[in-house]
Amino acid sequence: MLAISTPSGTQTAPPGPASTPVVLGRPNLPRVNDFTELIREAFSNQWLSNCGPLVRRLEDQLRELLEVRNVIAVVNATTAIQLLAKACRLGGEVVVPAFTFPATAQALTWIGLTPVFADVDPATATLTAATVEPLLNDRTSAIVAVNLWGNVGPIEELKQLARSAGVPLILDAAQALGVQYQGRCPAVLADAGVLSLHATKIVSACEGGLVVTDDDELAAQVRAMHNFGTTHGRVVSIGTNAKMHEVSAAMALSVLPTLPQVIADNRRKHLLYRELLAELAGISIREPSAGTHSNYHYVVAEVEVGQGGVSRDRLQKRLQKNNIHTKAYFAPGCHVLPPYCERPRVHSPQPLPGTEALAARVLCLPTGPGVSDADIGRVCDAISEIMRQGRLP
Ligand code: T4K
Repeated sequence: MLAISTPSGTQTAPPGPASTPVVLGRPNLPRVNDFTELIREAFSNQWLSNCGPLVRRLEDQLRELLEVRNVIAVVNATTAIQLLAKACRLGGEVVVPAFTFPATAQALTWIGLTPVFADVDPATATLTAATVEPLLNDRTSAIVAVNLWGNVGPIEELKQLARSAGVPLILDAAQALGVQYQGRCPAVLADAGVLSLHATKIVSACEGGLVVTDDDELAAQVRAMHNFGTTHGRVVSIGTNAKMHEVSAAMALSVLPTLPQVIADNRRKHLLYRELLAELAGISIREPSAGTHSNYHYVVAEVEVGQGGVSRDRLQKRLQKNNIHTKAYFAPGCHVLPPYCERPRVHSPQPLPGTEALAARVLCLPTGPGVSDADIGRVCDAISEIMRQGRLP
């Protein structure tokens, strides 16, 4: 068994039995009392939805935390993308990365837009001006860049490109709450951004999403659209119902204060993985993109088949047999998913080597408050054993 000495040198408890699953994506749960206290408040308010006091408090706290003029809490980040697309009056094509969670592209397709997939730089897993530029044409109505794993790519270069093309740059920062780049959350670095408060995210509302923007006019449109197109009780546009409810807001409000501590703990766990796997050929842990203060919400391993003798897929299957649940986030690239794969000339007119390379070798490992240091020791022991066996003749 690998020695489990944490970077801080503290001794950890022995790992649980192999029958106990180690799971990626466990929610960051608040203390039950903190949550129920807020639920009690909702009961006493007798107010459950329609932009209630808890939702407003959540928006206020996030506006301060993110240092942005407008935060609109909605049902999920997928809908947040759609609201922004509608408010920006997008039509025709939108350039998006091929390497992302399918929601980025599906949100757009669902409302009649055509995602066109650009490649990502394997170093950051994000778009670059060089991958986006060849795809811009007179049908392009926006660029939606993704802060994958909380990474930030060449944001200034993308902003300039969007400006010169006369289209908005929207950031799908679903995974980036708690990340800082040049002192700010990546979601607020372009015309508008979205964040996710899904159960698996660093701050959860069970289901939830945020639209963030410094553009007051755009924010007013999104705010109206998320509530049947209503402003001050009057219908001013076509809208939908995308309002967050008070129970979701209570969950997010009770988790939010834990954010700094969870990020620090995630970072420590990231370092522990690096330390425990440092000597092992064929696998490495990716670092966050340069200049980014990451939330370390994802521990991303890269499996090099040539060196370890074990492919990513084989490693994942073998870990699963050891009751260790991982995810090959975000393989495969969206361009090979239906319906996009059926019209490659429309959706993926350019080669996507960065996407293909990442999709073949990344594997996200369990981390977060639901995963102990001892669990990480167990995961690394299992990886070492599987890689060792893979090298046997
Ligand atoms: N854009 C990007 C870049 C995104 O990453 C996402 C979402 C979106 C847009 C859309 O945001 P939302 O509309 O969802 O707000 C999960 C999440 O469902 C999804 O929100 C997230 N990205 C994505 C990265 O992860 P799956 O398909 O991997 O979920 P699932 O059910 O396989 O669960 C993942 C792991 O978490 C499993 O090991 C089980 C564990 N889990 C899950 C839940 C829900 C728990 O232990 N407890 C739980 O309550 O998509």
